[in-house]
Amino acid sequence: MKPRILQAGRLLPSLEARLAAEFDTVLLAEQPDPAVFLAAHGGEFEGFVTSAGVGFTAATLAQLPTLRVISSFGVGLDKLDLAAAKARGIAVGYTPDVLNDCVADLAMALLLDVARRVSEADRYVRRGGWTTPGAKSFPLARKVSGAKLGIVGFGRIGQTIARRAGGFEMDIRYHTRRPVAGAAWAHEPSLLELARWCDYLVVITAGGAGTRHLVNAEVLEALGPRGYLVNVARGSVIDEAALVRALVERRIGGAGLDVFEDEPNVPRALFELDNVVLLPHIASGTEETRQAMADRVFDNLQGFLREGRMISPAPM
Ligand code: NAP
Ligand code: 8YV
Repeated sequence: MKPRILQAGRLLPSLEARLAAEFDTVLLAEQPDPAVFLAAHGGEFEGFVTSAGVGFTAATLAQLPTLRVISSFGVGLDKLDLAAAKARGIAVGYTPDVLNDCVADLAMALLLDVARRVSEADRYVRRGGWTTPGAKSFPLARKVSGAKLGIVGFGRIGQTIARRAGGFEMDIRYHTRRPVAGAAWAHEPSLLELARWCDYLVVITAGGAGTRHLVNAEVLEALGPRGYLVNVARGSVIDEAALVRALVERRIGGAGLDVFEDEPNVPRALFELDNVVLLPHIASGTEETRQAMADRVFDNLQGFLREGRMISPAPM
């Protein structure tokens, strides 16, 4: 008999097809009443497939008493109650590393966009700004090559960003709680000092309670009116209300944001600002990377069910 697997929400069609071919899969999100479904059938599942965006809670696990393994699509662990899984002895897999390139690429895309006013210039051309007789010429931007880059969080993705930025001959320093052994870049123990020093501050820490509002009003003040912020980590890492105030009052130069505190809701005040680039949480969103993540989700699940081991178990 095929193992029964509960799928929290929709996944890539290719992954759904693979899961359905190998397992007896049920999509929770498609049940008319997921709570009623779990109460009646929760005890039938060995595996649960979720994502970094959906995660799981202790309450969900309590409704899945026969669960042995969880496989999550994404690297973020902030919505996964790992302590609850550990207490039950449930193995959890996730998808680190395979998305480093694309998330780092997008961080650079946001940095270049906001610094060189790329989206703003595109809007200017489309609304006829360039061809309007007597109109003011498009304003000058800021230089990226050779500028000072501060990276907040220097794990798999942070270090990948640093390698990309090296190609732009940027002067790079990073902030983490502990210096990274053997890193070729300078560790800055004070986030405030890093913000004061840099031209561009890129945030790529883990999310969750430990980093909540790490970038607060004081850090934004230190970044200053000629400093730019890029966030590809989690919206929770930045005090969003303070960020909106700083942007509206032009107390920082601009921001490139892929993530927000209350996704998919983006503060309306930001829509009015030209010095802000807003993306719908797409840093890993390429065909190649999403497929690699999907493959890892499948391989973690199958590896555990067949051989009791995963390629990438979550740190618990
Ligand atoms: P990682 O390798 O675990 O790196 C996390 C980094 O955060 C480490 O350098 C860690 O250093 C640092 N950190 C943790 N708590 C900190 C704190 N309080 N202060 C300063 N630094 C802290 O993770 P990763 O693979 O690079 O991924 C990072 C995060 O990116 C994920 O957790 C996820 O939330 C986000 N992400 C977003 C997208 C997107 O679509 N936008 C895609 C993928 C990932 P210390 O522990 O030494 O402090
Ligand atoms: C995911 C992400 O695509 O991996 C992560 O942590 O934020 C993105 O890569 C998304 O969260 C999937 O739910």
